[in-house]
Amino acid sequence: MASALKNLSEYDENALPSAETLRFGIAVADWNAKITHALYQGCLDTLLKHGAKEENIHVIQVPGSFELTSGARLLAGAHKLDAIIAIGCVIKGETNHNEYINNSVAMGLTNLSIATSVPCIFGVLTPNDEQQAIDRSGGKYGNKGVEAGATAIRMAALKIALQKGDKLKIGF
Ligand code: DLZ
Repeated sequence: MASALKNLSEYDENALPSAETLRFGIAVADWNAKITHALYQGCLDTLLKHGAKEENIHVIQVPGSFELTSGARLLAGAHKLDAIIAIGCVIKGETNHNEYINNSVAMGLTNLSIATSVPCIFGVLTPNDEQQAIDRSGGKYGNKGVEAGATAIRMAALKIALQKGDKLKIGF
């Protein structure tokens, strides 16, 4: 199982660019609020830890994960942003609602990234039950919000570097 091998809060801190001049939007879903708030906190802490300025982080709340794409689009229209992070938690239930929501958000964010050239980060947990969500929002498998924040910094810095025409170093 992937998450048994990798802690979602682990990344190479020294390899991450500074977020000091980068601008972020965060859309957070209210459904499963205890979980999404913990994801949001992990994401925010990561952005701030790497130098992002509070005034450059724009946060909105939306009702549920299905609304994350609209929220992200509204953020992109309202602010000049280098990356947008969508945070939600869709717990599998008795019906297939989770698949519709998850697929819609994944496709929506992908399309939005392409249409706006602003990288959109999928900070959505898709657990089978609440325990899996707890384990991944600051529990034994770390915090997906941290992963989303670190990913946003990388993608935002990449966007700026390519806009400036910087020569990029490749190293694995
Ligand atoms: C309706 C619904 C259900 C059943 N479950 C979740 C969930 O686990 N996580 C989540 O973020 N949202 C859920 N929603 C709400 C939908 O995302 C959406 O807000 C409503 O269908 C209204 O469009």
